[in-house]
Amino acid sequence: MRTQVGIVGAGPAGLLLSHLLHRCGISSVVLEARSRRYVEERIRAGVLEQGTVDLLNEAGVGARMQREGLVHHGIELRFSGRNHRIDFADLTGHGVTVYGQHEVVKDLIAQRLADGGDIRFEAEEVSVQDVETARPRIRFRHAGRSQELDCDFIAGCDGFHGICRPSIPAGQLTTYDRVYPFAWLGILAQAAPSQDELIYANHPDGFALYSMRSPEITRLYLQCRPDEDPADWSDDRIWSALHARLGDGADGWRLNEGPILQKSVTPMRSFVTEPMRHGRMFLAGDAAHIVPPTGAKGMNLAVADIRVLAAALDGFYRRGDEAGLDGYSATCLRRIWRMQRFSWWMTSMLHRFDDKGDFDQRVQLAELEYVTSSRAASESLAENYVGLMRR
Ligand code: RFL
Ligand code: PHB
Repeated sequence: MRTQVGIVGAGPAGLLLSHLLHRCGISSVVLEARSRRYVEERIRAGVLEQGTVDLLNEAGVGARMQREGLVHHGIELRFSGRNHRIDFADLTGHGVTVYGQHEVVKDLIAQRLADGGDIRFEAEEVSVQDVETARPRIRFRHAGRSQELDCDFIAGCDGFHGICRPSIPAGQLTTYDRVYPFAWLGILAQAAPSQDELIYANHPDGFALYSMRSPEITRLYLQCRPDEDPADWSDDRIWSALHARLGDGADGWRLNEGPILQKSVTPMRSFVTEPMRHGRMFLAGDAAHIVPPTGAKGMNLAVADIRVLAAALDGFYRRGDEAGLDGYSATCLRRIWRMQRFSWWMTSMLHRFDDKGDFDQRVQLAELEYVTSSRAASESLAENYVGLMRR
């Protein structure tokens, strides 16, 4: 088998790359370890920056997002029993769109298949070969047969636990890593959201986040231990922790309860690998970098990488111009480090750190006071959250 760009991973990064390349007349094959159903039902991110929304619309895959996505003009911060709104529209003139990552994935898969795209789900034993040469290859097993895909380039879009990054020889990459001493227990509940905007709560028991997926489904998170077994969290325990941490009852606001459809624990880390290229293999999205979800940046960063990579590959095939490919890593890393800083800062401001003392706790509250009382500080949060960074 032969294609121009071999793509490992059918998450948002790999699927969007395949679609954008198709629009430039560049062929690709996507190899995905999981089933179509699994990737379409994997609940993850929910907040899309305006730049992400614009790209999906421009690429012709935004119709359902425009119909079903919920446009938010602000968020609420709750701490010390008080409630403060950060008004994105007033502070930046922009907002964000709440639309599940799995819905983006469904839309992209449907479009690729309608366009005759080649996505091999349940590909096994995927490995990359000869990436330092002009003829890299991907070996895999599919439908019981061992196969080889010859490519001009390989895109490693296989997430944090994928095989592309680890296939690069030690010494070629530098990694920067921070693991946080807590995780998020995420739940999906069949309950109508009781207010329109997200709530980020700093509470003495730990962080909580109120979000949503649709007019019928609420998405909620609770800070927990990294080794927490979700089975230890009964529905009653979850709801009482959410009521307490989200300040239920304050301002007459009430959290609606409903059947819990799903629960899972997500560890929190910050991670960057540099450079995001080795020979003819390019890493994109979570394969190259991870942010803690507090700033809602992971999928937006993956999309931003793909915008740069697709344009670079187009420049190469159209004009034989390698400048875009050569600049790919540095261009992406500027945005990535800006968003790493923001995600780390949001995480540090909002979580309970058991390993820190009273002084740090008071500084954390002072930070929240500052962010909610100074227009300059609110504006800084808002412009990062909506994603105003220009390259
Ligand atoms: P993905 O989505 O992990 O996709 C990688 C794909 O590669 C496949 N794969 C392989 N395929 C073939 N062979 C192998 N050996 C393979 N190994 C892996 C996997 O099955 C998978 O299909 O990476 P991608 O495309 O880079 O997308 C990144 C995003 O998924 C991620 O950054 C976001 O979900 C992060 N994130 C959020 N991002 C936001 O922008 N806004 C948010 O509100 C937000 N909230 C979140 C989040 C992530 C969370 N979790 C669960 C980590 C909330 C949570 C709780
Ligand atoms: C979500 O809705 O899943 C979500 C929203 C905001 C975040 C993280 C996750 O910061």
